[in-house]
Amino acid sequence: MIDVYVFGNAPAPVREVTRDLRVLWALEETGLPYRVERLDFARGELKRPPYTRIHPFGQIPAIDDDGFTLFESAAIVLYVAEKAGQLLPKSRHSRALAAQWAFAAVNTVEPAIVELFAIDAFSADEAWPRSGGRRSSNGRSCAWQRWRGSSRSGRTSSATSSAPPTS
Ligand SMILES: N[C@@H](CCC(=O)N[C@@H](CS)C(=O)NCC(=O)O)C(=O)O
Repeated sequence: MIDVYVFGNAPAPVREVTRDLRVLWALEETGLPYRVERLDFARGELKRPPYTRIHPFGQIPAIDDDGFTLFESAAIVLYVAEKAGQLLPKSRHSRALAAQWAFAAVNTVEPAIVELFAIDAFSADEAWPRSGGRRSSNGRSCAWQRWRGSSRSGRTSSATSSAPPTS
């Protein structure tokens, strides 16, 4: 049985878009049996043992397949496909192309999408700078600090608690 570690308390803006969904989607497609383990980010469950023994960066998703643990969403999706004997093509070249697109999705496409998401989620009310700089990186890091600071100290305003970081 595969245990899937997911965001247990994702607030509204990211509820449907956290990276654990990729794993759950692949598992649903294959029909492999799995259990969902929900971790509470605000309570720090991601960032301390026993979870950090499974995921050293303290992020979701990760899986535990009867003692074999794995993290990184694309790696998990490829593992699920291999284990099920589904989703991946048979020939070496076609499998290499599948891996190529899995890497492209997480390494090339996703960072740009996350930047756009961060602007919408955290900086929609901020003005673009007149020259130089990019609104997104400043806005995002400030939003991270605000959200993390408030969740650590137990303070949660609607502006901060509803928008946790996605990366
Ligand atoms: N490259 C990783 C990224 C994992 C990741 O950033 N997960 C986010 C949630 S979608 C997370 O756990 N964020 C909390 C944190 O980094 O502290 C993957 O694709 O699995």
